[in-house]
Amino acid sequence: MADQTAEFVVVANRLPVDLEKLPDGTQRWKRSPGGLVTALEPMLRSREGAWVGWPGLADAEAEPFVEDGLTLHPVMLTARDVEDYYEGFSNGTLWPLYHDVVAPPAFHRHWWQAYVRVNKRFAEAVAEVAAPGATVWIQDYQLQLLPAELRALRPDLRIGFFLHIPFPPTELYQQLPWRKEIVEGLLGADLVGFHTPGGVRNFRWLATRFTGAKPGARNEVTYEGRTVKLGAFPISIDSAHLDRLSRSPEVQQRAKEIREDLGNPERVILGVDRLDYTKGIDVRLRAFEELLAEERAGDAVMIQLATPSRERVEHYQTMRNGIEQSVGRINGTFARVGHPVLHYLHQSLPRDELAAFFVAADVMLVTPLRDGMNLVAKEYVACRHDLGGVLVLSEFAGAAIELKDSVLVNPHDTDGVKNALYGALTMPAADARKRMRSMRRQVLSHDVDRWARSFLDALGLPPT
Ligand code: GDG
Repeated sequence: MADQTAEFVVVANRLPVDLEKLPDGTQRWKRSPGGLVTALEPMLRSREGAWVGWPGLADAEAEPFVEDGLTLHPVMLTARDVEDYYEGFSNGTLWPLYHDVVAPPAFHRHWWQAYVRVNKRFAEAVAEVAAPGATVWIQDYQLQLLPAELRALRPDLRIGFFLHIPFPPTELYQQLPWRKEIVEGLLGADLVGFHTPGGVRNFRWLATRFTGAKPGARNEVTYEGRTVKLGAFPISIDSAHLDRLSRSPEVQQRAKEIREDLGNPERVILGVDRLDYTKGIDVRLRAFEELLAEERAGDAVMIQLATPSRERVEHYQTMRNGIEQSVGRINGTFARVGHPVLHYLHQSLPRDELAAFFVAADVMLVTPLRDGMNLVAKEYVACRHDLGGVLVLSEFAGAAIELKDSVLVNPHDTDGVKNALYGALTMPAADARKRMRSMRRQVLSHDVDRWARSFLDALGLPPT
């Protein structure tokens, strides 16, 4: 049982550990490593910090506990909360709305009510855990009301908020029936962070249009007598770790094996995504299919790794069916016995296996219709110390701002993507090396520690 309060608290929809129910009815904790945890863990442990979040199991009960200096504080959700707050308002309303309505968002009042209810529950949990004057860093779109709810309970706290997905154009955002409430929720923070300057601009305009906020100095607004800072903080990856991992003899050997298993084709094309309709998996399958039909793909084989995601949300089921149909059609038309042209895995792979796929791929296709950042693009670059490989990247991913030496494409333009893929498959090695060298300079010098540090500096949290 955790009875101490913490000076530094991270709040996210999910805890970095999962609660699992065993067949005999007992429960156990299982670690669920993710990029954010890895980045924040050292900071949290050295400050004896706390992480507040949902442990992933509905209708369960669990007590806070301390593990190696870090307090894990569960917020519990009922099955109804999961349906309405998480699958409903977060992933059926906000996710499509914030990704340029690439799927139509649904607006339901009972989803909204659940979102308000759960955000209030999180506020109560954080208020309990945070020490007087503590710093609280709230993560992402599921918790946009939390800054204001928390400030109402605990005006002594220093509150930061970071949005991991895009903040949409103002015209689209205005569709939201609860647009004012959400902007007010975010304005409860001392610092609101986005991936890109575009997000900052959109939010600043909406804050002054829908609330009493007044534009202050550059990247600031004043609201209810306080200054709210706004900023762009492009997230990154643990670049040095991936670089090391990709150089290891095991990963290098595994990459060779993958190419052999594919029949040693001249070119390997790779896509790696959470199976999500924003990621443009259909876009790249269409481009590859047309290239095959035009006999311009040469001896290329494509692999699409799609991690299962949000399988209970309707749009995701429809999209998965569509993709699996395309995979069948493409192989049905172009494969030979024992030689598929497209390999599709709907599985989650271990990290080192993923690194081996990055090392094995000549062309990495990252074609989201809209993406806050896209870490996969940066991970591919971090794994290519050999300066091999070409990254084809959507202009609509936040990563496009930093990875200017990728082959940039408009994912809505099928001919454009197809020609970019052809260009990538046939790019002279010297050109590819030059581009990769420049992208690696960016990714290796701007890692996730630097991201976290720059956000916390702007929030005014001194280093330990
Ligand atoms: C959101 C925003 C923003 C994927 N398959 C496997 C696996 N992955 C890992 C990747 C990467 C992560 O999952 C996906 O991150 P992305 O950034 O690409 O996309 P989202 O999940 O949509 O993330 C996004 C991000 O938040 C951070 O702010 O960049 O824009 O949408 O790290 O490698 N990892 C393993 N096995 C897999 O099969 N181990």
